[in-house]
This record gives sequence, C-alpha cells and structure tokens, in this order.
Amino acid sequence: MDITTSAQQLRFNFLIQLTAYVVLFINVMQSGISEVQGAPVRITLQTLQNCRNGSTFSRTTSCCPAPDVDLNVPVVDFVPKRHGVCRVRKALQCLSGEELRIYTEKLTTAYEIMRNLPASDPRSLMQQGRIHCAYCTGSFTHDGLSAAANFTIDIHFNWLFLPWHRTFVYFHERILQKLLNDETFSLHFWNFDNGADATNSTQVETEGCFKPGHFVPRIYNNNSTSTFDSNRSNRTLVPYIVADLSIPGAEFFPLIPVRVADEAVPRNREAMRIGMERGTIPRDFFGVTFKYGDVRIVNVTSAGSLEFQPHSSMHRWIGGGILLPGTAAFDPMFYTFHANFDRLWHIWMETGDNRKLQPTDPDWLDAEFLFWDENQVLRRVKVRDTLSIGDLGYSYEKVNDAFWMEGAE
Ligand SMILES: [Cu+2]
Repeated sequence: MDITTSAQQLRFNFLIQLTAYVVLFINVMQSGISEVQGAPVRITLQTLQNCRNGSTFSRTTSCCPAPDVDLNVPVVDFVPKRHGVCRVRKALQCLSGEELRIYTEKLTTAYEIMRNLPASDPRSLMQQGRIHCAYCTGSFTHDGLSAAANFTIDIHFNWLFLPWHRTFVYFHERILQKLLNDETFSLHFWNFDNGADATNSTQVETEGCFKPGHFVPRIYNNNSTSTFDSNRSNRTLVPYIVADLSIPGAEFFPLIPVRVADEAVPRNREAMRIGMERGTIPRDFFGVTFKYGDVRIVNVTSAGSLEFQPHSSMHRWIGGGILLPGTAAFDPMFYTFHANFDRLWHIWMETGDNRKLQPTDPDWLDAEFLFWDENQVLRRVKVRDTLSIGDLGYSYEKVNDAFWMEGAE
C-alpha cells in the first residue's frame, strides 16, 4: 500500500467515524435518552396496551395479547409466598415406577387442558407462548419512547434474562397447578447438564439423583400426548442421543452434526464449566445492563455466560419451534428445560462466594414485569422478589451437580 492510498484510507475512516458520531448525537437528541438513563425497565399496562407486531430473524411476529384479553384491569403487586409448603422440582430422568406414572398422568393432563383453553385466556398455551414472544421480539416499547427508534424491550442478551425466565416458569407452574387443582404439583426439570455415568461417580453413595440426564426426557417425547410438539428437530426423536450444549454459531446452518456420547460428554462438561464460571464482575454471569431508555439488544455476545452457552446452544439443538424466540414457548418442552437454567442460576448463587457478584444496582432490582397468574390476575413482579427460590416456595432435587465441576479450579 503506497502513502497516497494510506492517506485516502485514513480520510475515509475519519469520515465514517464522524458520520457515526453525528448519527449517535441526533439519536440522543431525539430520544431524550440523557433524561431517562438510570431508571429500571418497567412493563406497565400502558406497555401492554401499546404492544405492536415484532420481528425475529427478519420474520414478523404477532404476539400481543389477543384482542379479547382485557387490558383495563387492576394490577396487583406480587408478594412471594414466604411460608408456603416447599415443593421439590425433581430431575425427570430419576422418576420411576408409580411416581413416574402419576407424574406423567398429571403433566399430560395439565397440558391437555392448557392447550384447550380459549385463546382469550392468558393461561392457555397459546397465550403463554405469546408472552415469551412479545418480550423477545421488540413488541414492547419503553413507555413514552419511540418503537421506530428501536427503544423496544428484550429479555434476552442482558441482565433481565435470568429473573424474567425464573418468573415466567414460576407462573406457568402455578397455572399448571391450578388446572390440576393440585398445589403440590411441581414442574420437574430436564437435567441436561448431567452427563455422569453413575457407575463411575465417586458420589454414587450419597443422597441425590445421579443418573445421566442429557437425553431428551421421554415424558416429552410421546407423540400421542399433549407434551409432544411435532415442530422439534428430528434429532430429538432419536432415543439416547446426547444433547449438545456447545454448538458454535457456525454450525447453526445447515445441519448440526450428531455427536456420539464419547465426543459429546467431554464437550458438554467443558461448556458447563464455562457457562457456570464465577467471572469477576456481575456482567460476566448475568449479562450487560439493560435500563429504561436503552435501545433493544439483539447481540448474543451481550449475554451472561450461562445464557450464551449452553442456553443458546440448547435452543439450536432442540430446534424447530424452540429454535426461535418468537415460537419457543409454544412447546411444553421449553418450560422443563428452562426450569433447569433456573436451577443452574440457583446453584451458581450457592457456590463459593458467587453471591457477591449478583447485581446490586437498583435498576436491576426494581425492574418490573407483568404476568398473569393462575386466576388470570395481572401481577407486577420486581426482580428483587424473584431472587430466592425458597421465598417462591420451591427447591431443586440434589443431582450430580459436581459432575461438570470436577477438575474445575
Ligand atoms: Cu430459552
């Protein structure tokens, strides 16, 4: 490259940078962002009423509440049940005998009822799927700001991911309980991170469940029951294929290779170690901040370590409807696999001094969402109310958590 070309290149780079600053300045002036920074995200009735079509991977989505869902209703503050009976969410692969028979019957009955509720009922599977879709396709806009300028809200790729999904699964579980008229019912979890061979485990004699959980739970794979969804990828139908927790983006298309267990298990162990790393600042595990007045983030590298991987990988591996945020929560499998991410967040918090790295910023603690409860009452939930699963009335069965931590620092 000669000197003239270098000088031209420098001028060109300078002009590009100058243009970017001018565009940024205009955006800031138009949005009034300087006045609104430093406030928590708030989903209000107004946010719901201003819901609009969103988009995911260039496809338009229509996920706003159905027109006959009444949005002129009182909103009731959510208070965690601090003294309720503590239920245990168990590892699906460890249910057997009569317990498995009863659980299968309850789970499939609940989803059958949920699928058959009218579309106007926010507890229907259709509306449950739409709620997740609306929260992750830019359908909601920060109150008072412009959707056209991209001031829309996403609960992925930022610090809202963990608390929002915990609360979503929590209310989904309460709805299942109500449909069954059984307050003791728990949404058991897909323990996909557990690739341990029980016979090799040093902990086999201690309390807990040590069976490998990295296969698709059979209870969700019976095509004659309500927990099945024919949209999933074909690989989920093949018995005893190990789920892949570390699919690089480059393998997204056209086909994700099927890895044999000998290859998949060590890869998964490594993916879990990285996903569950302590990190050094809150951003590492929880993701970047997202506050009122921020433009929507759609960049996976902004996610916390657990969301980045294995979460995104699992969405790709299951595939079909679960591949895309707009359609993921129409499949009952979404809720059991997200229960496991909820459990992993809980385990992370209980490990060493990780708890010190949980954000203390009031803009995270006071961020608030709206969810319909089991009685179709709209509940306002703040992030600070979701931070203890004990307060929410459940715990997780102990499984071979140490499997993927073995050998870690
Ligand atoms: Cu997800």
